Amino acid sequence: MASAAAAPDVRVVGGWASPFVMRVCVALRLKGVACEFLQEELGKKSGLLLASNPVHKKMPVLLHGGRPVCESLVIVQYVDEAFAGAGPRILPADPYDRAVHRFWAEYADAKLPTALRTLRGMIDGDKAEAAELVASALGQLEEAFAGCSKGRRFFAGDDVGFLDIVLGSYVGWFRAAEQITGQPVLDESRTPRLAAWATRFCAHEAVSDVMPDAGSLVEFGEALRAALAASASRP
Ligand SMILES: N[C@@H](CCC(=O)N[C@@H](CS)C(=O)NCC(=O)O)C(=O)O
Repeated sequence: MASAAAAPDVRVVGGWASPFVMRVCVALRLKGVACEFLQEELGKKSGLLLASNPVHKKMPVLLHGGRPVCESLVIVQYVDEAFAGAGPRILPADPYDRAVHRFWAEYADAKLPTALRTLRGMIDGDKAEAAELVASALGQLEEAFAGCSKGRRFFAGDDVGFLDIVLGSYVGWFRAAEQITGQPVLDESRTPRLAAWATRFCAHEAVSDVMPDAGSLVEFGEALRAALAASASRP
């Protein structure tokens, strides 16, 4: 008798354009862990997403053996621990270095998403102020790169690690914002180290297949805006 296919142990609930979802995909790829990707429909939330992340109702959610893990920073750290025997470490081995990488990861998430959405015109706000906020945060992160990388290729050293994944997940959206505004975001003249690092990050074998190009992200943003407007106008 043919048996039903076993449910995959690792599933990711998300969307291809989300920087937060991309983090989970890159972490799993670094570890060599296969997963099933459950693509959410544009502008909607599946029952599985709502049931798995009832607190924030946001993607990504990692389902490991059916158990949900939420929030991308938590998920990437979970992947590093749960699959410790597979692939390279994602968080630094040294506790102080781990603290520094977590600090800058939280800094990036506190400063960048809202300002980037404003720059792209997804939310109302002063675009010049948003551009200045992003530039100032990237200036700080340029210095952080010098301190963390110690002259090597990535924040984590010779290979991609936690902070590379966290900041790197925004690179596609930096480029989309550049396309929309016609102004540089990851500016080679202001942040040369980060500009070169971003190119290396996008070319990494764990990243290149899941890093969306700027044009697709610009189109996605327009489609999302239309889908959200349509659902808001529905009675
Ligand atoms: N802090 C969260 C942010 C996740 C997030 O904002 N996800 C977006 C997609 S990019 C989402 O699900 N938005 C739906 C909503 O805000 O209702 C994380 O790091 O996982």
